[in-house]
Amino acid sequence: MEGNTAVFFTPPFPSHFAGMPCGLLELATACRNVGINSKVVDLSSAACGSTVRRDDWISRTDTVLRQVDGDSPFFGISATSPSVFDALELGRFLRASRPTSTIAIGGPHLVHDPQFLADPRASAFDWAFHGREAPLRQMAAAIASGSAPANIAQVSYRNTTDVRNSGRAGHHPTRKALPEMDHRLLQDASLYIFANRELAEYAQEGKTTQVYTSKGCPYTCRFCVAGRSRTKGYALKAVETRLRELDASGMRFVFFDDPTFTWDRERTTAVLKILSSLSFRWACQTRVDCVSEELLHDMRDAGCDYIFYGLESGSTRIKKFIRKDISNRRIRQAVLATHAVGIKVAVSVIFGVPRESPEDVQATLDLLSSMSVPIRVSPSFYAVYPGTDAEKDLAGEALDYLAQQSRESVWLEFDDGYGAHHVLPASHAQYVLGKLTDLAGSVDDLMLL
Ligand code: B12
Ligand code: SF4
Repeated sequence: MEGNTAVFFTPPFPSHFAGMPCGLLELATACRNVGINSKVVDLSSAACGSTVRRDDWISRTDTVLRQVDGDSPFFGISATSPSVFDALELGRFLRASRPTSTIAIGGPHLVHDPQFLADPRASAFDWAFHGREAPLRQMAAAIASGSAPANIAQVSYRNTTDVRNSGRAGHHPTRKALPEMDHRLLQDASLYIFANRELAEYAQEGKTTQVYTSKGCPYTCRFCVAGRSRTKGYALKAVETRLRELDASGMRFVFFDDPTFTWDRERTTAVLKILSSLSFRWACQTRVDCVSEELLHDMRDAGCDYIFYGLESGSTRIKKFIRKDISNRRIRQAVLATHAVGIKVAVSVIFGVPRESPEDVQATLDLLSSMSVPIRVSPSFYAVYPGTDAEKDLAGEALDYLAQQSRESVWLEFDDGYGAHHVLPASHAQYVLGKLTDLAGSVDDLMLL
């Protein structure tokens, strides 16, 4: 067999949170299942919350490369838009260290960058996957054969002289079953601290993970790449099997990555029924207008520990612009009801929306401080991603994510900050950060994540 070793990396990019690289674990597991010696190295989580020192990620990567057998290993890198610049750097480093390796790239950024391989800055890469969901078995078979998966839809690959496309556009239908994901293929599971730092203990013991039961969301928020999809998610039978497996394996806490966990009430009820019979506790992310008092009771009874709400703003003007126009009254009602049933509350708030005024910033701070219940606050800064309506607003201004974006240290304080493309400058982020820090210092119930 040609490709007998595969190492999958996230780029050396400092995310705000550390989180399981589920996609890479699925790919590595599929490769392991066809006899490839596989591993996942999460350089992003290793750099969580701080700027990345080049000598640090290089020495981590070097250590891994020393353990890699064979002359021509397979290296796969997963890139989001903020981390694609770092993916290029890692690709170049791997190419220089192992000239005859095969290096591939995939992930959320590649979905909206079909011309990636044709860019001279991406010359280290042999092939790229541009789909949202990899056909895992076929992909693993191609990796094992050492060739680019030219027969798989949404793949581009390098020929001797040019870049070719698999020529089969279109979407892979969402699978019925949730793919297998073996956490033991992670190089270092102790990196995972999650949004809720109390979970660090479980993570150290490998007893917490992330999982998803659906990937779409029907809403149309201006900045989001996950919206406009009414996909129902994975078959409930498959969800049940996966959740029972996790429970039986001793998982104590599970975070659901579904973009909006409760948007489909009927399905939520069915998933809660499954969860009620399991012993792990869990958390999810959703919208305040996708919960009710009754549902919150059911969620609590099914083991829900905290909910992460995309609250976004207290300013009516901003909420209209981003197309998440939910009244402050409704927001407050949902937050208070969540707290009242005994579920912890975390919220995401967005600053830096085009033409944001000091009054808009203040409206969000006022909303947060008016709740009087403990809330964890995760601040984001409005970022423009390829494929979103926010990108269309740029009216032709070219978005060049392969060039380095926003790297001043203030962005590290914001989720969707460091490495993203912003409309408003770092000075505005600094202003917002000052206001947020003052607020967290004066209101006991608020904790900045
Ligand atoms: C969980 C999650 C996280 C976790 C873990 C991330 C991780 N390492 O996977 C944490 C909290 C750490 C995180 C951090 C960030 N995230 Co995040 N995250 C998600 C979330 C909710 C789920 C991702 C997931 O697990 N999907 C399921 C897996 C199976 O899919 P997948 O990873 O895409 O992988 C599949 C394919 O893409 C493909 N594939 C992926 N990589 C590769 C590589 C190769 C070689 C091949 C062949 C195929 C392939 O095969 C996989 C299997 O089908 C998504 C939103 C969503 N619901 O999708 C946002 C999302 C991916 N995150 C996003 C962003 C922006 C970020 C941050 C920048 C935020 C920040 N400022 O800190 C950071 C960046 C982290 C980084 N390293 O780049 C954006 C990306 C948008 C974009 N265009 O880039 C998303 C889409 C959210 C959004 N709606 O905007 N995130
Ligand atoms: S921000 Fe949330 S509600 Fe809006 S489209 Fe994205 S996932 Fe859906």
